[in-house]
This record gives sequence, C-alpha cells and structure tokens, in this order.
Amino acid sequence: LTSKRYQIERGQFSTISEEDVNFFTNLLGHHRVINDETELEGYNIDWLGMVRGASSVLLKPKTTEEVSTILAYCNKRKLAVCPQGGNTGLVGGSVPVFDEIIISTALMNKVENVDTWLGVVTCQSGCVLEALDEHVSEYGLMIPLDLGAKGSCHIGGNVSTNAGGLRLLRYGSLHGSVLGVEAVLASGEIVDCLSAMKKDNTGYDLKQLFIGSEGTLGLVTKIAINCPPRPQSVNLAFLGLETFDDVLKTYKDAKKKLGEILSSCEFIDQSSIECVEKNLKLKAPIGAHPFYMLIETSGSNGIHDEEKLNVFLEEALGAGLVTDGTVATEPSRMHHIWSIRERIAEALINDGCTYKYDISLPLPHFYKMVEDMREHLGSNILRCCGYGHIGDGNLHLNITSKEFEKDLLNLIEPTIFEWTAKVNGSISAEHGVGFKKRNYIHYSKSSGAIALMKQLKALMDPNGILNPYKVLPDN
Ligand code: FAD
Ligand code: S2G
Ligand code: ZN
Repeated sequence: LTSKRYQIERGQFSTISEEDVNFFTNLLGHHRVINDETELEGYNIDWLGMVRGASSVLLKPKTTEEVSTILAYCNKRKLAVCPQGGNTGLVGGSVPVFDEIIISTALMNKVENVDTWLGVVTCQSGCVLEALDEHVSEYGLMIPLDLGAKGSCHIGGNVSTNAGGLRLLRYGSLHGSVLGVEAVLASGEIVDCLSAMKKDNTGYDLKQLFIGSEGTLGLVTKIAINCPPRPQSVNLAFLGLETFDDVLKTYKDAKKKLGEILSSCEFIDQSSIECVEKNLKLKAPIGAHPFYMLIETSGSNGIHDEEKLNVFLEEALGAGLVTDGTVATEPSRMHHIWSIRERIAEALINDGCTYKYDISLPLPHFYKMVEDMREHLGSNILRCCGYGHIGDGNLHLNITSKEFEKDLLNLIEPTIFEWTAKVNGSISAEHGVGFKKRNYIHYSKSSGAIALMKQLKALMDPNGILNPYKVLPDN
C-alpha cells in the first residue's frame, strides 16, 4: 500500500458510511456505485503497478449535474475524492492514497458538438482520446494530441495533466489548443468556461486553472478543443545515428529544412530499443545504432512533402549525421514503427520495477544526464535508458531493477532532481507531479509560486477533498 511504503499520515477526512453509500446509490443506481473489492482492484492501482490505494467506493457519474451533487455531498461530509480518467497517469496521481472515493469519468463519454467551420469539438471529459480522434476524423479533423496511452486515456485526464505527447512541437500545448473547460468545484459549483470560440478575452482565463492541476482544483466535466485539419500526406523516417551530437544537429536541420511540415521529432537510445526488442519481441526496421530518431512530416501535398523529406535525408546522410534510415509512408508500416516508440514504457515494465523521470532539459545537457546517472548507479540497476520528445527538450529517463528497492530510490532521488535544477530544467515536463513528485516541486518552482498555488487551493477547495496528497508538497 502506498501509505505504508511512503509512511504518510491520512488527512482529517470522514470515513465513508452506509448512509453515504445509500445516498450515492439513490443518485446513481446500483450499477454505478461499485464497492466490490475485486472490481475495485484495477481502479486502486496505477498503470505502473507502483502505487496502490484502498478506496472502497467507485462512482460512475454520467452528467455534470451528477458530479455536482456528488461533490457537494462529499464536501459537506468532508469525504476525500480521487478523480480518475483512463488511469494511465505515471506519477501516482490517478489512484487514491488511502480510502478516497474514486470518481470515474468512464461513462461521461459523449461528443456534444463538432463545429466544422471553426474546427472545434465540444465533448465530455471521459471521451477516450483515440475514439475522440476517430470521431473527428469523419469531419476531416484531428485532435491536436497523440500519446502512447491513446487507447485508454480520457481527454479530461489529458487536460488535467496538460499532457504533451508525440506532436506537441507541431500542435502546441493543451494550454493553447483547449478553448473551453467546464469543471465542478469541491463545493459542487459548476464553473462554465466552455467557450468554443477561438478568441475570448473577457476577463481572467479561468479554464487554465483546470489544465494541468491534476484534479486538485476541480473535476473537469466538458472540454472544447481546437482541431486542426487532418493531414493529407504523412511520412515517417526512422533513422540510425552514431552520436548524440548528431541527433541534435539532425533535429536542428529537420526544423530548418522541413519547416512547417515537421510534425514529430523523437529520439530513442540503444538501451531502449534493446528493451523493446528483448521484452516485446518487436524488431526495429534498421540495424543496431547508439541512437535512433523518428522524424514525421504531415502536410497537404504528398509530392511536395516527399521532395522536401528526401532532400533533408540525403543531406543528413551525406553529412554523415545519419548513418542509416528508412522512410515509411504506408499506414501499417508507420503504425509498426510508432509502436516501437510508443511501447517502450510497456517494455520497461517487463524488466521489473521502473523508476521514471520525465525531465525538461536544455538540449546541450540532454543526454549527459543519462550518462551521468548510468555512472552514478553503476551495477545497482538492470538498465538506465533515455528516449523522448527531443523537439520539446523532454527526456524520459528510465531506470529499472528486478523489484522495488528503497535504497536504489534513495540513490536516484534527490540526486536526479538536483542535477535537473542545476541546469534550470523541469523535474516534470509533461506527466505532472501527482503523488510521487509532490515533495520535489521546489526544484522547479519558486517558493512564492508554491505559496500562491497553496492559496489558490485553499480558495477553491477549502476542505482539501479534491485529490489530497497530490501536486502540492505535504507541508
Ligand atoms: P488518469 O491517469 O486517470 O488521471 C491523471 C490525473 O488527472 C490524476 O491526477 C487524476 O486525478 C486527474 N484527472 C483525471 N481525469 C480528471 C478529470 N476529468 N477532472 C479532473 N482531474 C482528472 N503523458 C504525456 O504527457 N505524454 C506522453 O507521451 C505520454 N505517453 C504515455 C504512454 C503510455 C504507454 C502511458 C501508460 C502513459 C503515457 N502518458 C503520457 C501519461 C498519461 O497517459 C497522461 O498523463 C494522460 O494524460 C493521463 O490521462 P488519463 O485519462 O489516463 O488520466
Ligand atoms: C512517452 C510515457 C512513457 C514513459 O512514451 O512519451 O511520456 O515511459 C512517455 O515515460
Ligand atoms: Zn512522453
């Protein structure tokens, strides 16, 4: 149990009673109030299997009004809650620490409107990302976000973690592409900031408070998101490189020579590829190299795009920056290549225990962190590898051991956060802070900023019932 492993005190919250369960059953009906222990198992443990709570009640509302009634009741009773979307979060934020009531958005999955003129979809927060993207593809649109968890994560969870993903360098952050948010506060009050207009400069932009606050300021119930036109032509290059310096130079060239059609630039080191090949029996489309890159173009004219991509690749090969490579244009081949990148997380789990670090770094220091940590940890580990969104300066540094070892964790933390702070990086680039990183945010945020966050939290959730033990430091 998380509370045991991390020795933390339960907050001053009420414990759920028979009467409370009756209240929820009257509101939602039996099928949407789950208290069977086995059924709860999957909702109490996170995707990594690293944090486990002990909730005895899971609620599945269908509407904003039901969420409002639930939260107003919980707030009055001082019952703590844990909002949950697809439960694919990687920082322990999506599962209870103790017996918090889990409120799942699984049944809040209706698309309300697609404005085909402006290209804006308005939907409930429980829409699964992949299903929502398929839905808008019928209108020639796409959701401006893609990540390996697309088959399970909810758009409300994406907004609540301000997820980055594989195409942020082309479509930007959710702080830009999300136009409107409807959320319910701890009091049950419904905050309607659901404008679907591209521009709305009337007063404070309150929706931003719910983007990235990980369920600690409100429960997101609906969103309106700007959807770019689906690209007519997509190419995916999978490249082999000898040094990380070549990776940086190739990235810079790609930005310059591919310009507006560059839609993704990812890097993977050899140890990550070995893990995928060994644990998932997936084969990389080219031979062994110290580094690999995925460079994707998305545009509206296949001939123009292929021409630009070929010139870029020929020059990169000619300059010796890239030593091998293949280009895929056919969807199933592109899908295979993407799965090699997207399933690294899954492959790492098969090593045993994964210690995950999602770091933003200035590019000159980027891979040095992996090399330094490898040296620092020596033979105490199974693997120390690096991959991620080089285009966003976002490194996924992952360390694995056979099983969880507290002294190994103490060898890694806080060294890795000190290393990050020294180069003014961020200790959590896109996964959020959740439970695991809450006591380290001072490495990336000033004490004044943290104080203001606490004031906002006290204002919006005075009883602290929304996702306690997450995001903000314990004291
Ligand atoms: P959950 O995990 O259910 O919840 C995440 C957090 O948001 C929790 O704190 C929860 O309390 C809160 N929350 C959820 N729904 C709501 C709501 N409606 N209102 C308020 N709070 C809410 N992340 C990236 O950023 N980029 C990636 O490239 C990426 N790749 C991934 C690949 C894999 C294979 C996996 C397993 C995960 C990956 N993630 C990535 C992490 C994760 O998928 C994202 O954080 C995602 O946005 C979480 O969405 P979810 O619906 O699963 O949310
Ligand atoms: C990714 C999620 C998985 C990981 O794959 O881009 O955000 O292993 C990550 O960190
Ligand atoms: Zn990522």
